[in-house]
Amino acid sequence: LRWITAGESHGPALAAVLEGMPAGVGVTTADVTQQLARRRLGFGRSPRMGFETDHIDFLGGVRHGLTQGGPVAIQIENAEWPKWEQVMAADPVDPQILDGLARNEPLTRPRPGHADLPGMQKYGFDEARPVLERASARETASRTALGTVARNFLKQLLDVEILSHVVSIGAADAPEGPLPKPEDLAAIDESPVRSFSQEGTDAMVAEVDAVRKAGDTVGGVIEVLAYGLPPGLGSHVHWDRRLDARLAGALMGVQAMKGVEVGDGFTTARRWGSQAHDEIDRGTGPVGVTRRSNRAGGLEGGITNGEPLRVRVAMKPISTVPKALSTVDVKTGEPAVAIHQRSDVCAVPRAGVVLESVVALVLADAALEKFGGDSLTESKRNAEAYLKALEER
Ligand code: EPS
Repeated sequence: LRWITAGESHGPALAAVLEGMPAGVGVTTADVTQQLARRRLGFGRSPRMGFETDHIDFLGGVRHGLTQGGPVAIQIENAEWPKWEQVMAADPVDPQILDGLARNEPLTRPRPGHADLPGMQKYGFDEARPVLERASARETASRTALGTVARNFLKQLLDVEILSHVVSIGAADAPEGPLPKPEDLAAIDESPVRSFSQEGTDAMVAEVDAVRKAGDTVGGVIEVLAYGLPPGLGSHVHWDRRLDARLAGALMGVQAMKGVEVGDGFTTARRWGSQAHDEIDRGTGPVGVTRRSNRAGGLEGGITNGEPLRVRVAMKPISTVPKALSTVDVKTGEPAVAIHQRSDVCAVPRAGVVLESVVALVLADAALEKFGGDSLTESKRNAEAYLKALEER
């Protein structure tokens, strides 16, 4: 499975292509629209999220609600395009028109923590516009759209369910408690910070409020869970086939993510071995065994072990800080304050939906490697035969 995205934050549209999906996977415009709507929710979002409607069009790969086996191409319109038509035009624009546009002012005060400065240095730009347009997390709408197809495939193939919830925002933590189950997703989405508990919601809402009042931004930690995965996705035999490595790479590939933890991750590093692993019992699981715990987060040796997959991802505070940070104006070489127009105070709640989508893409890829198939029916037949063989061992 391959996925690729294109498009700038204020360009006419975002484009996304998913190649390698078998034929016969059910997916509709409404499915994608629903996931994109989930991505726009959440407390602390930027004003832009209030009017981005994320109108999508399938441009290829899907017919009458089913994938056809060819690349799935999705376009997501940008609601603000009319305002940016000249600034972001693909073809040359009369410099006199551009000069009169406030929107086209060169952005020469790079934001600390952002791709602005290293991007300008690397690509030889003398202002940040061409960098920030592509570095923007607006792009995550594309991966959310493609992730919907992957999510539907996993559900239809193996009844896999993927969800996420916010574990902390800034210094506000959700209390320790049982893991949310697929049926809890609606309740999590109801929480303005996508917390699984009322106590967590109250604490995190208060944190975001305090940060907003202070003219600041804040990050947090999101947990992604996948239920229903069979043992055997990924492999121990080579570093780039380990599923934990692939998940970590893809999750770190989401804008603003600074850390990934599989299972108990960093806590496990502090434990002794006898307290770190998940003891195996005879039981009723898919291979007649069960685990006494799931500290490993569903992965051993880079392979799923049949327990729920559990990964946590750390997101940094958005680097467009209203209380602007110190920088240098690259045009004058003088000290300055960094660019600030508008920004989210906290994008952690909605980032969870993006991370779910990225996990769906990686898991769909791993499932296709294991089971193959040019049609969903064929993939399913292969998966069923494998699961039956596992049970008979
Ligand atoms: C973003 C900044 C904001 C966000 C945008 C990502 O955009 P603007 O600068 O136009 O106000 O709203 O996110 C989206 C539009 C989106 O759909 O996620 C950034 O700097 O990354």
